[in-house]
Amino acid sequence: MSKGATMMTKSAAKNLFAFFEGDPEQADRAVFGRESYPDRRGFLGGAGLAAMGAMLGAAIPFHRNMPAGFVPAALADTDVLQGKDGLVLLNDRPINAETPPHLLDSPITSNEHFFVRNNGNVPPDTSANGWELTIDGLVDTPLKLTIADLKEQFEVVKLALVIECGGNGRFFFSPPAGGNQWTYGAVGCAYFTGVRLRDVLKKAGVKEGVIYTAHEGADPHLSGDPARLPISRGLTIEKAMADDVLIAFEMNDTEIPVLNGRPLRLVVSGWPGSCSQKWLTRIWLRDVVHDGPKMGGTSYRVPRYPVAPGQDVPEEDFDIIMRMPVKSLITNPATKSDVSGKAVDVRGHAWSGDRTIEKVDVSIDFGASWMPTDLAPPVNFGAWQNWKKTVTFPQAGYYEIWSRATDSAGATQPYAVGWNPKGYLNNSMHRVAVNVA
Ligand SMILES: Nc1nc2c(c(=O)[nH]1)N[C@H]1C(S)=C(S)[C@@H](COP(=O)(O)O)O[C@H]1N2
Ligand SMILES: [Mo]
Repeated sequence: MSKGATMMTKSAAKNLFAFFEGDPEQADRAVFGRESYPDRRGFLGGAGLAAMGAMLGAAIPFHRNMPAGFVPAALADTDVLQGKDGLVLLNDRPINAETPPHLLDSPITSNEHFFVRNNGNVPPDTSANGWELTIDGLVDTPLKLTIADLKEQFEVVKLALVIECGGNGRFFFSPPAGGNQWTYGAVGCAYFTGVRLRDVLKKAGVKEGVIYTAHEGADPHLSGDPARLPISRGLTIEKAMADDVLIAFEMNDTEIPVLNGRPLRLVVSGWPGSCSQKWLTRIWLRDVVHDGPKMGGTSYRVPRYPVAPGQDVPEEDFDIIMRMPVKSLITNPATKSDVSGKAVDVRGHAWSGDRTIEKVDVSIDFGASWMPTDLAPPVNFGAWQNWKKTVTFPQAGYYEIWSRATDSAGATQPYAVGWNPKGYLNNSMHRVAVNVA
């Protein structure tokens, strides 16, 4: 709760905010009266006015001027990024926030710096106590497991794993693609502790003919309609059985932050972040490609052939994104920074879905020449790899530092990536501007 809201009690503010968060227009009708919607000119009278006044702890002299769906700023400026540090908020309904690259400088991303991508609302209750995960669909024995059951019945493993949103880099597409305008920071690599999805599925018994998983979480749909899921994606059964796919209950040796899926989430490194269902309540196995919300149409899907910028592509020509492409990030120096002294420590990370990185090169002359960097191996498969290079600038002036990773299959980052309608998979090289004094 920010200082603007000190005039009311915390719980009153939370109530009204939560109320408006689900479906602002419906909430507005409920508070302000159906007949006045949508052309209400502000007759916030009777019970509605009294209720809002009570929550604000003051009368509202100009209440007649408040528009439909209006949430008083004193309630709306609740700090939606509680527990986060330095993230850039792209959207607060649902909450979406990215990390500036220079805050991703440490080898492992802290919970405070890990980005947030929500499609719905944050579940009202995220306590581990009584949380239950259902495994069903085409299994021999459906399971219901508490978090204690998971810890008791399966081997607990801790892995550093990358989560990157499929739309990371969308901002740079032209013509622009709709959706959150992620630049570079919808990515992080944290330690996750949990059990292997494979072990849990094996215990339930995967039936013949299963080809896909389907994931569900507890986050309510933005409409507030309990029958709708904001997102439910799945994996091929082959990926679900991979070593590094976890059902996680800890992040960096502590509780997972609420915004990142407390108390239980999937972590599917190397595939679009959307596969890593947060607030995980159910995994069911299917003998068809999962068709939950955000599996079809143009969601997390790209045309199966190159298209011209802005081109209309029929939906049947889209494929589901599987692995994420090779990519690197420069985390030091920060872009647009002044550096003094001619030698600068350039650092960053590189990753490639289901592969490892072979080399990362940097350029300070707009790609005319490239210098190899010192590249560390991943701490485990599925983690990003850290690289560094001390770069000497020949004289003072404006420079760009570019980084380019090459993966174990020889794939490398392009200068610019082909356009696609929803702006996915932008793995063009990272460019950082510096002024050398
Ligand atoms: N239940 C649920 N899980 C979810 C989402 C969501 O909206 N609801 N968003 C997905 C998407 S699109 C991404 S990129 C990742 C982001 O994980 P993070 O918010 O922990 O960074 O979570 C995925 N898991
Ligand atoms: Mo995402």
